Amino acid sequence: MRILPRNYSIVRAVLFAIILSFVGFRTTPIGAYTVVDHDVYYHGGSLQFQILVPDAAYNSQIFLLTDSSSFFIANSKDIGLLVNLADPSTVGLNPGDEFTLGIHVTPTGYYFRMGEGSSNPDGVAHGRVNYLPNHLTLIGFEDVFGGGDFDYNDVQVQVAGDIGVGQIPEPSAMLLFAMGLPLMALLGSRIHLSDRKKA
Ligand SMILES: [Ca+2]
Repeated sequence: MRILPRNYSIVRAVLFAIILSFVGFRTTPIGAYTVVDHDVYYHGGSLQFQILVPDAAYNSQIFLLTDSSSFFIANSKDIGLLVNLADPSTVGLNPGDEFTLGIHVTPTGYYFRMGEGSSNPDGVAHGRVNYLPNHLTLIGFEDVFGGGDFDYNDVQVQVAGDIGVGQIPEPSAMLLFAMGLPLMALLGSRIHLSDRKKA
């Protein structure tokens, strides 16, 4: 069966979209966007945390939670404080692991964590993740049981480093990406050839 040049364009566009989705899934997105109730993953490299101004009466302790430890980062009212974690594997965070910040709301004793609400005592998502350009992420929390007013600014932490909604891609995804580029080039050249034949 002969595929018309017009169909090559469609195939190429679909391939391009698939490849873009894999690339986008792998890295921190180019454009800013926000997620709530969604797991986040660490991709590797150093991490730097900065405490931003909270809008809350309560003070909370902020932790990086891993399989092996609860690494204390800072208090939510240590405004402006910078904490650098040059090698997160020293606290048990390895590439591909879920990236989880948790808060201990000191006055009430509650513990909440970012990610899916099911991991919190009230079943509510307490963390909001704002992806900004250049590997910057703003993470905000609600600090009251049940979620409060859901403006997610009771605790605010800016993270500089490679974290994202996608896990490190499976080898099959990378293979598809590697195969996609020459395929696109081939399709592109065939379209030009058939256009020239028509002319
Ligand atoms: Ca709030």
